[in-house]
Amino acid sequence: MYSPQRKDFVSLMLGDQHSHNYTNGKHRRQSCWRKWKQLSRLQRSLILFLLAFLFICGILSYPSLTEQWRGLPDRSLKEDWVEMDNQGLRPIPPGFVPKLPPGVVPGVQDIPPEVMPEIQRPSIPLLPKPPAMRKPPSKRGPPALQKRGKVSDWQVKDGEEATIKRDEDGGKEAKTVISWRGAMIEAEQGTELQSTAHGKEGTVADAEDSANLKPVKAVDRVEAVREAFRHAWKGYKAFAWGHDELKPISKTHGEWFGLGLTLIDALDTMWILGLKDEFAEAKKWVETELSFSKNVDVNLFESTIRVLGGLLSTYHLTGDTLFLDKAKDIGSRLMPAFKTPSKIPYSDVNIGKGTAHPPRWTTDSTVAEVTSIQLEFRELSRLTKDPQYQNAVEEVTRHVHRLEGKRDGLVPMFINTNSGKFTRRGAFTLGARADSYYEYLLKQWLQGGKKETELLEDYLQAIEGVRKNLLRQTSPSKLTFVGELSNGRLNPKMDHLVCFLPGTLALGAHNGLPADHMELALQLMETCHQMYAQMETGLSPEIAHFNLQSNNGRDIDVKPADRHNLLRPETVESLFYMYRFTNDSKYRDWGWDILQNFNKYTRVPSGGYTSIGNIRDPLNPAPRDKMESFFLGETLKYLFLLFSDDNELISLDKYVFNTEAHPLPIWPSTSSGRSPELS
Ligand code: DMJ
Repeated sequence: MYSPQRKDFVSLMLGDQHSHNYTNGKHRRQSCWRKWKQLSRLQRSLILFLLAFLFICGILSYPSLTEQWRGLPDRSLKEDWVEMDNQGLRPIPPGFVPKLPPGVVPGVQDIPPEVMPEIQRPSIPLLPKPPAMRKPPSKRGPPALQKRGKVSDWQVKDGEEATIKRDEDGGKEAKTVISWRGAMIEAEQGTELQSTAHGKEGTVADAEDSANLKPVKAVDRVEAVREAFRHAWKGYKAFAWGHDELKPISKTHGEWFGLGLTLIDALDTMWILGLKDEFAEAKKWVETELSFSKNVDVNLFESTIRVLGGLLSTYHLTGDTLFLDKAKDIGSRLMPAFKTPSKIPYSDVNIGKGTAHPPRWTTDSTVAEVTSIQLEFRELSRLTKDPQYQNAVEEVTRHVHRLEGKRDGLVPMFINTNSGKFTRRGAFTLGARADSYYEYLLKQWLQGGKKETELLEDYLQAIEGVRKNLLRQTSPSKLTFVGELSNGRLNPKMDHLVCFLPGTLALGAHNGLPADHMELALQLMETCHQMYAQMETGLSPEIAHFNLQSNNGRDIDVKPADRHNLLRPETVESLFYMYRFTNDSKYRDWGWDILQNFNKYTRVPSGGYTSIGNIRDPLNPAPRDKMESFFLGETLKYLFLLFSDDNELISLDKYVFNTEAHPLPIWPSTSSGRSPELS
């Protein structure tokens, strides 16, 4: 028992239960004071501290409470906010395609109305950012948009709303200022602003009115892709001509290998899209400016799939030997990479000096890189009748086929160039560093006329390995995804890169592989679509994490470090295959949503598109100031082919696309499986 003097606890009596007879205030004050004096010093201090704390809390919360009472009179809005804050992304059932609410029009920035009629609107994110919670700063300048400047000068700040200034009588725009989720950008001369998702009152209504009055035009989606290409090309031509990549915001260029990567990657796209003038000027550059005779280190894989692949496919499409000559030149300069103890090629080659080496920090090469150069080198041998290219890459294929260390046909991420063995690090994944190994097993088998049975065996075994080790379904919506296996544990994450898989599976099924490959393709296609549809910008993150817990509410989560979008092609690539093989128009609609959201969040008015840093923030998608060459080489090409009604335009029974979307011909039938010209 405690003695009466010794109290280690605070006893605070707020009233005397037994005395209800306080008749005068003085008596009550005296009684309170007496009780206060009876408390120990510690007790008094604690009570005073508590009261002071409550007082401070009250002062601090007062302004925000009143702000909310004033700013959010609509109770349901407030509830939405709380719900959103608590839950993040809401679960969405498979097949759900978000629709724009009434009154919201797309924020497409300078797109001619004939390719973007009013009726067509991008899907909206599930979690629109409520504007009331993030007040825009009172003043926002357009730091360096009209002149060269660092990206950091430009970086968009939160919460800016689109503004359209009107002239006195409220008629035409006196001056159009486009807010690109925060940055104020002077609109180009002659471009037309339709409105934005965050347009001010009146602007939205005007746009709605005109949408109601004008007859609705059928959308020419094919033309919309051409327009997007021209816009991207305009930026490249103005600020990065002949260089590897456009930096559209700082209006300059980035150099990787110094080989005009974007231009070469885009050659066959221009041909397929029918952009003759653009093609002609690019061809002139190849003819007069492109030289591989330079002291520069290039990555074997990247320069093979983009440059060699791009030149070979352009040669096939045009018949112009200029491109074949250039392909021979770069192909032969890449060959030193294969001079390694194991014949597994080094990652880097100096195309001027003829030397090759691994990356500085390792003697490993990436498995996907050494096994995804075969389509191109085999084709180069066929065209040149020189077997050295085909021999070198097929040596790698045979070696990897025999190699121990696979798991049910799944390969590790790294292979050592000295020992020729897999390195036991990394995960089993269909994503980065392994992805195109699987793609090229099937595509080489198709390229060679379905005769190289070891390739087919490896492919079939790998798909079974995926089913057995990597395939899971999310909760609650049962989205199928391909996870990663790391140290025997499944990590429920999937790179956007994995979204090539539905298309590849469908291509296999189209060529007589098991029907359940097509079923899996359909399921994975849905998941890749949801990776876009469930994001606030309608654009996919680089990596998605999936929920396996039955008690948690949402299927897809995105870690802060994975919120970027690099304008990658894999999902639209698969949509193209799925549409060709099923004729289901929903795949076109999904692709159309993606194109519109690229236009909405990544298009730079002065020309070009940019990768972005945050697909979860439509107000500030955080542009990164880089247009990857594969946006023109792959993304826009696949979108165009998805929307084109001409199934014979790059028929999938006559061509295989390399992993950079450059179509190479399926070889005419022979008995050997070797290219006919070499057998
Ligand atoms: C492209 O260079 C190729 O598609 C490659 O296989 C993977 N990465 C990019 C596009 O995302």
